[in-house]
Formats: sequence, structure tokens, C-alpha cells
Amino acid sequence: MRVLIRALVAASWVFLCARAAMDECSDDELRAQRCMPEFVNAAFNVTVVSTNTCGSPPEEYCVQTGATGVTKSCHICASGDPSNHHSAGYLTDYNNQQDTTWWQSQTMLAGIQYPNSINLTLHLGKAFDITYVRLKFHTSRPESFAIYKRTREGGPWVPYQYYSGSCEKTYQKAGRGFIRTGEDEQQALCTDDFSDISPLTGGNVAFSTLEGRPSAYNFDNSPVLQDWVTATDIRVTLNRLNTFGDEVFNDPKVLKSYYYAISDFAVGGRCKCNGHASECVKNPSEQLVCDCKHSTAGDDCSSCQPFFNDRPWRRATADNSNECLPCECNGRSSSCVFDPELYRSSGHGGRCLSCSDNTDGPNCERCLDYYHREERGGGRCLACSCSTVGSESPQCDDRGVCACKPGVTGEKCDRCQPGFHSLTEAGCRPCSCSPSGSTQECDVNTGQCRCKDNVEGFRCDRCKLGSLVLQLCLQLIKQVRELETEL
Ligand SMILES: *[C@@H]1O[C@H](CO)[C@@H](O)[C@H](O)[C@H]1NC(C)=O
Ligand SMILES: *[C@@H]1O[C@H](CO)[C@@H](O)[C@H](O)[C@H]1NC(C)=O
Ligand SMILES: [Ca+2]
Repeated sequence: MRVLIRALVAASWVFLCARAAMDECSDDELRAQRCMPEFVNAAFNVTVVSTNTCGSPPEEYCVQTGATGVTKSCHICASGDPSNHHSAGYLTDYNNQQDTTWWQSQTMLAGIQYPNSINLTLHLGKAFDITYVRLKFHTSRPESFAIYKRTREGGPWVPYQYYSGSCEKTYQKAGRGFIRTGEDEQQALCTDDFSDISPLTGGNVAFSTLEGRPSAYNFDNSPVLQDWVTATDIRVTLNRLNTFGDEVFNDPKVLKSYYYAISDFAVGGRCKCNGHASECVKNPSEQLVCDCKHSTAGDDCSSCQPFFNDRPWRRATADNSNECLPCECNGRSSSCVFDPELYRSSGHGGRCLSCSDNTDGPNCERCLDYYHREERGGGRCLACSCSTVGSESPQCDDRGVCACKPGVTGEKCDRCQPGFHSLTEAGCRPCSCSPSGSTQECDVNTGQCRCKDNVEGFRCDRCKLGSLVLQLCLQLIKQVRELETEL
């Protein structure tokens, strides 16, 4: 019993050393703090599935007295009989010293002995942080048995601990092994401490998940051990019965006195919520799930709620609740994702999605490309609307002014400058008008120069026939021709 108590205390210390108000997810000033569900026997009233149980059809078993030749008291195990059955439900019922109930296997007479094994499987229905697994035997403890666990639903069975008087022979494990700092802390050890045939009844075996594992003293910072204590299922595999060696004579009475019987199967631990919930509850489909706080989500509070992706999810520690923080989207988006690159560069990893009001950027903080911020009023983002023909680029400046191609003008670059005509992808062409015969302006669409009186032609370089001042006109044009040639 002293060994048991020592084991349980050693195993519980990590959990007990946590802050006093562990059931509160925020303190008096409403600051988030680590919280966890209460410590419970996770196996209580949970059905264990056994691969072998005595009593169908009814069969006789005899109580082991240890002495050979002494008349043994024999009884009937009958699965249908309320007062003589020993079904697996008795493993996890209320454990009453005065009125012991126990599960019992068939006897050695029915072939129960190594290498035939029996599995007792406990399905917790949810991840728990396991502190200990304890078995109370109604007969003598087995010569060899093992405890396995599943870390996640449907995952592989991982050995937790071997108990054997023949560690090397049965499990190929060194007996009395221990784990040094730096070694794999997720390995199952084998011990022969609990494998004696005595006591013949009431022997306990308790496995504490963290005992003898160096990083237990730094549990908050040991993902390896955090994973080690996590289990959704626990399985006890009974491999070899203890005997006095008298079974070799094949006396049925002797063989009927060897069988497995366990009166209590307890699993001490807490519903696993990663420090983000103070209780587990049944969801609408009757599954046990954490009642997550700190803006976390999931059955085990192992992710952040949608829109709380400003930093990566972390489990809560004694001095940091590590609650999930909302994305900053300036009220222009209700969805975001975590962006590791953004988190590295800015310390805020939330990238807002589908920003409204023509905004863009990780926080919807700037205008979309080809938009600019309104100078007065509400500072809305307005479209640049730069002319696709006349602008160098669809992007305008802060004041909404577009960059125009040569000869083009207007805020949106949608018309020709004075003295230019015919807006195309190449900009506007300069008017080519005779300086003396025209006003040097031309039609913006056709390029037709605006001619002085008595002058005509596309460039205004011909005199009108029949003009009164024809002579004067011809003279003028001749002079201009000469001037142009000189230049
Ligand atoms: C045990 O579980 C059953 C349902 O499986 C439930 O009806 C009963 O109340 C539980 N007993 C206790 C003591 O929790
Ligand atoms: C019992 O459990 C062991 C270990 O998980 C497994 O290998 C074996 O197949 C199981 N046996 C039965 C009958 O379920
Ligand atoms: Ca019981």
C-alpha cells in the first residue's frame, strides 16, 4: 500500500502544483488563465470490453488457498445469474470494500494460460491526461501483464508499462529499467515488482505515467510527455497467470483454481483540454467534449476559433494562458487565416480574407489596387477609373490623378491636350497646322486644323480660289514655305 501511495503522489504532483483556481478560466480581473477539468476516475461507470469472461455456459472455479491437498472451496460462475456472474461491468462499478464485485475469466481448464491472452479494453471516448492506471486484483496478480494506450482515436496501441516476473523472456525488455535524461521518455519499462503470486487476493498494481521520467519536472515544456500522458483508450493485456507449479499434473480441481479476476480498474486523470476549459460536457450527439474558453475550439480545445488566428494556437501553461487572439480587420472582414510568414515579420499572423469596401492588405488597412482613398469625408476607397486608352497605368496617385500618355490630359487621361488630336493607345498626335494659315488648333477627333479666313486644306496651307485677297494669300504662303525650308 505504501508503494501505491508513493506512486500516486509522484504522479499527481504535476497536476496538483498548478495554480489554485484551476477550475476558473479567467481570474477576478477577467484575465485569461490556465484552467482544467477536475481530477476524476475516468474509468468509473465506463464499460470495459473483455475478450474472455467466465460463465457462458456456467462453469465451476475453485478458490486458490496456496496449500496443496487442502480441500478447495468451489463455486459456479454463470453469466445469466445476477448473483453469480462476473461480467466486465464489475471492473468499473462503485468500489466497495464490504461488497466486492469482480470481473473473472475462464479458468486454466478452459485453456486460459500463456500464450493465450485476454484483453480488457477501456474506451474513454475522448482524450484524457492520464495520471495513473490502477488495478485491484481479486486473485493473485498475474505473472505477466501489460498496459497499452491509444494516443488518439483509432491510433496504434502503444505500450505503457510491462509487469512481469520474466521481462526478458515474455516481453524482450530488460527488467527494472529506468530512463536517463536525454533518453526516449516515451518508452514502456518492465518491472517485476508486482509479479509475486502472493498476496492471493487484493493485490494492487498502480502505474503512474510520469514517475521516473526526467522531464516530468518540466512538464509544461515537454511536448513528449504531454503526448505520453494523452490517451483515448487504455488496454490491459493479461499474458501469463501466476501458479505454484502444481498445474503440471493436470488435476482439473487445480486447473480450476487458476484464473484472472480483477475487482477494480481505475484510471486517474483529467479530461484533456490543453488548459483551455474547466469542464467536459456531452455534446448533442452524446460525445464528451471540452467546454472550450480562451477563444479556442475543438473537442480538446486544440485549435483556435475561426477569426482568432492572430497567433498560433498553444496550450496554456502555469504562467501564460496563451489564449487565441482575434484578427485585426478594421471591421471590414469576418474571416481570416493564420499566415506564418506574416507572423514572423510582424508579430501578428492574422491575414484577413475578402475585405469589404474595396480594401485590401492583411488587416484590410489599405485600398485595393487601382483605388485611392477619398481625401475628404469618410476616407472611403474610390476607383481610380483611369482611361484604359490614355493612361500609362491603371493606378492613380493619392489624389486620384492618373498618369497620362504623351499629349493626353484630364484627371482620368481621357482627352487630348490643346494642340493634339486623335486619342489612341499611343497617346494623342500633335496637330500639324500651317502656322500662318491656321489658329494652330485642330479638331480633337479628326486633326482638321482650324483655318484663318480664305485659307483651306487639312493643314490650312491652301488659299481659297476666287478670294479677293488671293494675291496676298499666295505671297504669305510663299514666304512661309521659304522660312520653313531655311529651318
Ligand atoms: C452509469 O452510467 C449509466 C449509463 O451508462 C447511467 O445511467 C448511470 O446513472 C451511471 N451511474 C453513475 C453512478 O454515474
Ligand atoms: C490484445 O491486445 C494486443 C495488444 O494491443 C493485440 O495485439 C491483440 O491482437 C489483442 N487480442 C485480441 C484478442 O483482441
Ligand atoms: Ca468492482
